[in-house]
Amino acid sequence: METNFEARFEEKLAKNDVIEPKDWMPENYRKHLIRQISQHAHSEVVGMLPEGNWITRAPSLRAKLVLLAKVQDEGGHGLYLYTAAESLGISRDELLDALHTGKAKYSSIFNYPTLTWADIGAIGWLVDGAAIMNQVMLQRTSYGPYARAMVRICKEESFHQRQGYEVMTKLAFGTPEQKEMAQDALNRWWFPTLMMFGPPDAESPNSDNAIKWRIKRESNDQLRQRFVNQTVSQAEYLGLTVPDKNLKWNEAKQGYDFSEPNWAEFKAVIHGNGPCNKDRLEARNKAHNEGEWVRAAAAAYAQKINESIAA
Ligand code: BYC
Repeated sequence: METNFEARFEEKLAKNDVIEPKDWMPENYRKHLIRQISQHAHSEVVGMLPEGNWITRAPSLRAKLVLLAKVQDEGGHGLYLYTAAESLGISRDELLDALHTGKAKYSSIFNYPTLTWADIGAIGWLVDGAAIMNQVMLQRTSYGPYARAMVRICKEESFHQRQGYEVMTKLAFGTPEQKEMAQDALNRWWFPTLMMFGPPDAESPNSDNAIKWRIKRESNDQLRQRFVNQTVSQAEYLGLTVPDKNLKWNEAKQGYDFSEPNWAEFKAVIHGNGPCNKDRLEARNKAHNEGEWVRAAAAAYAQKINESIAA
């Protein structure tokens, strides 16, 4: 019996059809999706912290409004993604518990501190730029609820990327001190951003299944290369220097050669030992605990509405 279901599942993938929550799916496919989608959701929510750190210190009312909108968008992305993960049969409580107890991963990038306003520019430009590079392909991922969530997320991420590049432009074309601040942010965020794409293909245990099941359509290294190719000219326009002595255009491959990030640092960060891992988890746990009364009030309100509909 299962063989028939499996054949149908394979047939759908081969035809580029979308798998929906009620469709039969192999258990490993379901688990793989829960892992990736929930890590993605956690990244959005934890990603609010380093940026939220600058809301009260934004240099103008306009900059504050734009940053507020961006951070709020990230919260929305977390919600769409948690909902997509829940459609695979796991509860929101289980997902959040894994985050709060440190069992679940979230993007390595959010374990680095935002030291200056230029870091907000660098996050929008580089981090959101890398996120879009990875997420465009996810709009065509094989699982319907994830693919649909990604359509809206990608639109909003484009706005975020422009917000960051605008901040960098203002600083890079501003006073010498501002330009120095922009360069310092680029120096600190460049390699951690390259790590966002995940380990090299040869050391990526999940990639084979992800590509086979059309969850990912391009590999970690392919996306990292495309990001470098696209971003170098943006840095040049700003008059900033990418902090990599080995960065060099390679005519034969029609792309840049560049240095590998420090993969030992990456491993330390994803295993809980980055500069801000402890702070991030503490802040998430605090926010969750302090929000208990909001969840209780919302649940009581929903119950009242349901009772009045039933009456
Ligand atoms: N950070 O086999 P691999 C954003 C883990 S945030 C932490 O290559 P996979 C934004 C990986 O999970 C962007 N962990 O894995 C928000 C695996 O561990 P497990 C978030 C990482 O899944 C706010 C192990 O290393 N985007 O947009 O095939 C403000 C081996 O890796 C990382 C997404 O989540 C990392 N960087 O590929 C601004 C996109 N890299 O689970 C912006 C969706 C790898 O086996 N996710 N690991 O214990 C993906 O596309 C893929 O999951 C990844 C990794 C490319 C990230």
